Amino acid sequence: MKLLHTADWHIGRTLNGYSLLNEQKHAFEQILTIARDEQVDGIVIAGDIYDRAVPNPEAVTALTDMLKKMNLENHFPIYAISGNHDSATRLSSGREWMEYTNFHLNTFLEETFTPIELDTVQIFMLPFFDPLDARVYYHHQGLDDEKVKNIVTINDAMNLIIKDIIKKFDPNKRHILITHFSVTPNKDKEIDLTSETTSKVGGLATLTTEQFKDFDYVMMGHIHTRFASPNKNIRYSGSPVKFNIKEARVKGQSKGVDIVNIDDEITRDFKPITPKTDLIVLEENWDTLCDQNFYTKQPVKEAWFAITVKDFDRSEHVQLNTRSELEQIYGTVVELNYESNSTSLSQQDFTTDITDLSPEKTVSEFFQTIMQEQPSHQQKQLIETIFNEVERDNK
Ligand SMILES: [Mn+2]
Repeated sequence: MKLLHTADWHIGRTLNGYSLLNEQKHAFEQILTIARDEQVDGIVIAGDIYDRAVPNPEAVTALTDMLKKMNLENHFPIYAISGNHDSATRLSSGREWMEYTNFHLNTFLEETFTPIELDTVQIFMLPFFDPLDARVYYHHQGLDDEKVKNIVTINDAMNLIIKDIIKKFDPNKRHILITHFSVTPNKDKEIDLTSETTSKVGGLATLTTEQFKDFDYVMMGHIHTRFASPNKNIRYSGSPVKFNIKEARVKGQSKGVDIVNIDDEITRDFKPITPKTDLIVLEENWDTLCDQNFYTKQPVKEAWFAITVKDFDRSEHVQLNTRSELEQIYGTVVELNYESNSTSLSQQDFTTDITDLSPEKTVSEFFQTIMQEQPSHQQKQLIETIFNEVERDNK
C-alpha cells in the first residue's frame, strides 16, 4: 500500500504581505499529479492545512477546490489532521459526511483512539493538542484527579496517549501514526526549527523518537523542512512551498512530498515540487545590484527577490528611492534590507519611549533613524495629512 505524505500547506499565508496563494495552487497541482502517477492509495495531510484559525475567503475557496479535486474528482482517500495553526472546531465542520467519500479528518484528541482500519494497516491520526486538552480528555475518561493534575507538559500527555493507542493495536497489521509536533532525536538535543514555533511553549520541543518507537512509521507536520526528520521512520515531509527568506537562503532546500510504500518493508521516495516563482536572496553592494552585468544574470521580473544592500551609505543616495529603483530592475522585491557601513542602527540610542511621542514625531524619529536625516518640510506635511485622514476615518 502506498501513501503520499504532505503537511503544512498553510493555505492563505503571505510573505511580507505578498500572497502565496498562486504558489500554493501550483504546488497543489503537482501533488495531485504525483499522486496520480504513483497511483497512491491515499493522501496524508499532517496538519497546518490553513495558515490561521479564521482563514480569509480566498483561502477557504482555494482549499475547498483542492480537496474536491483530490477526493471527489480523483477519488483519493484523504487522511488529514489539524495543526496548531488550524481551528479544530472550524476545520472539523462536515467531518461526518466527508467520511462517505473516504475523507478522514481528525481535529480532536478523542478521535485518535479510533484508527482507520485498512487491510494490512491501522492508521492513527493524532491532531495537534495542548496539555490542557489532554487533561480535559483524561478527566472525562475518569482518570484520578491526581493523575490528571500530573499532566503538565506535552511529554506527559503524549506518554499516556501513546499507551492508550497501543491498546488498540491489531498485532496482524502495520501501525502508522499521523501527527503534528516537534520530535527531536533525543532528549538533550534541540533542533533549529524552521517552523515558526521556535519556543518551547507547552513543552513543544520535548518529544523524543523514543516515545514513538512502537509505530512502524510516523508521518509528521509542524517543522517545515524534511531535513529535520529525526530518523528514518519518523518523518517530516516539509511544506510544499518555501515560506520565508531564511529557507530560501539555504541552497538545495528543495520542497516536495514523500511517497511511502508500506509492504513487508517500509520504503520512502522523495518527489520534488518546483516553485512557480523562485525566491532569490541577493546580498550585494549598491553598485553591483545596479550593474547590468550582474542583474542580467538574475531571473529579473520572473523570480521574487529578497535583497540586502551591503555597505550602504545613505548620504550618497539622498535623492534616490532605492526601493523603486530596485523594483524597476528586479520586479517584485519581497524584502529589502540595508547594511550600513557607517553608523549602524545598533550603535544608536534607542532609549526614547515612543509612547511619549506624538504619531508625527514617531514617524519623523523613525525616518531619521533609517534615512540618517530629518524629513523635509514637504514630507512632514505629508505625514501630518495622513494622520489627519486616519484620525478622521476612525471617528
Ligand atoms: Mn506549520
